[in-house]
Amino acid sequence: MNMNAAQALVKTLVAHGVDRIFCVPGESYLPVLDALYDTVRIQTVNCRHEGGAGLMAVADSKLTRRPGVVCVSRGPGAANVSIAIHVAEQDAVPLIVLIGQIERKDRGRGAFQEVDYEKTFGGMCKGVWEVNKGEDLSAICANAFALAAAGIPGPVLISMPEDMLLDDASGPVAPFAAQPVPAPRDADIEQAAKLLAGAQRPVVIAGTSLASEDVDLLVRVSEAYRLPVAVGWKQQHLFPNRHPHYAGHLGFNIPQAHMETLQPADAVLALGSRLGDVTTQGYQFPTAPRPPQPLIHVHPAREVLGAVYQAQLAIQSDCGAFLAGLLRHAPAALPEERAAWIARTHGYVEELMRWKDPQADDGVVYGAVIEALNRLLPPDAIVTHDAGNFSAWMHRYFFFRDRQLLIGAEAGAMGFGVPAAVAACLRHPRRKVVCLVGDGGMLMTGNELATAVMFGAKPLILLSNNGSYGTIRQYQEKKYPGRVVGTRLANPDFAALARAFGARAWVIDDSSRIAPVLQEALAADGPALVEVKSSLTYISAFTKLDPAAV
Ligand SMILES: Cc1ncc(C[n+]2csc(CCOP(=O)(O)OP(=O)(O)O)c2C)c(N)n1
Repeated sequence: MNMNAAQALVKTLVAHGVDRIFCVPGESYLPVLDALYDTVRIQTVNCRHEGGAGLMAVADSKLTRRPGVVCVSRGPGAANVSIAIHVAEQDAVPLIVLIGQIERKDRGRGAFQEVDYEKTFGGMCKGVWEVNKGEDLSAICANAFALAAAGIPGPVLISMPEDMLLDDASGPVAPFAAQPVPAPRDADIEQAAKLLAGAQRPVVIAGTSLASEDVDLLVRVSEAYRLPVAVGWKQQHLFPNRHPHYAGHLGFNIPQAHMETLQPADAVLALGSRLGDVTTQGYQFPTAPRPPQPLIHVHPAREVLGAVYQAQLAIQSDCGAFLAGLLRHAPAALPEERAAWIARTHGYVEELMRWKDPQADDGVVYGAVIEALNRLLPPDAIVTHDAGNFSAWMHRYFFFRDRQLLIGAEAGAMGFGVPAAVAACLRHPRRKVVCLVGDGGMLMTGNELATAVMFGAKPLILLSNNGSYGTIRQYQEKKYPGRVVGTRLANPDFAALARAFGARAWVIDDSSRIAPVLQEALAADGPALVEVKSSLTYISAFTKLDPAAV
């Protein structure tokens, strides 16, 4: 059958299991759009901004653990999608970025919307290809899929000159090549089991490479070995937070006292964590490069092991396979000290997460909304969140449980929350999806509410409106007290705005309205927004502004 390169590309995407593409259309890749018209296997989700489209693809990949795909136009479209490329790189998310390019004959002449993608994105992408012969596109696409998912996953970019897409490409379509799954050696498992069983104060740090499907296995291992489990930055769904072995979330600004409960550990198992600077509190726990206690570092990517930490035992392995191996060596007896150690690590966290219901004069303390969510969210809810201080309340006071999932950008990109919620609704239409976002982030990508409406996605957006780029205001107040500049916000009527998009909307301006409004909004069968008039004084879950300064 005769095919042009664009048609071969779409067939290759189908062969790689792609069922959804996020895009903003462009004249530079019309043949690809036309090939998408012909397939029922891929849903084309056209978004309102390439940043939103790219972040949806990133979130979709976090949900499926397969590469996300975004397709954008050359030049301006490419520039707009760059935030998603950055997040994919930082969060180690496999992302396929398809970008239109000017015609081959005009390359290097500074033609209309020409960009040298290798120069512009080479530093963030694992690979950048410009396809000069249509017959090569399918094979390059297959290579891109393999590279995006290999080792430390990340973004790859394929630049598609407009005229190349119409080249004949009638040859065979490149098939999907499954990635090898690294398995642990028996000797390594035995050594790890011995170390963990013999330690008096062991702790696990669970990170992103642990699949949410393997959480039950982690719980069983934690129980069999009596191991406290702390979770890495934005990974609270990797261990049930009410479990007596939960040792807390290692995110930004955790209290020094929390670190002090963990530092006496005499063995650390880093499970699927890259042990980045946020999780390790600036490489302090465990201490880089060689911690005082034995470190067992388990990660599927060879490149992670030894890059920063010199582990006593470095094991390249899939996390689930490693846990299954540990379970086979579960100890018959454990040191007596474990009980006190578990009580101490978990006791601290329970107290840290205990809601004390503070009241503010200048609005609702956003933590009270989080506290109510604890009671109201269904056990399989998905929580997406943007970057900002409102999320600190969730990090501190929300207890993840059952199948609840947290999807955030470790890269700290504002604008992630709403697109991620749209992607989550499309992927899991029967699960309740709640997006936490601030007034700052809402006006960065909140326009994707239009995409939600168009594609039948039904997120509930919980917007914390404190009239400020609050996080920066907090830093400002700390470093330059009283000199407020660049952080105040004049906001629209968010409820009216949401209604204009076709969503239902509520406003909470008093804490007595939190539970009834949330109940109604959670029951809504359509996109919805709840604007919380948040206190600026209670600027974060850990710090308060001087009311005189507000
Ligand atoms: C795209 C992007 N731009 C800027 C920043 C820096 N930044 C981090 S948090 C923040 C303010 C967030 O404000 P808002 O969404 O209102 O939430 P709040 O902190 O007030 O709760 C800013 C500007 C960022 N992380 N990402």
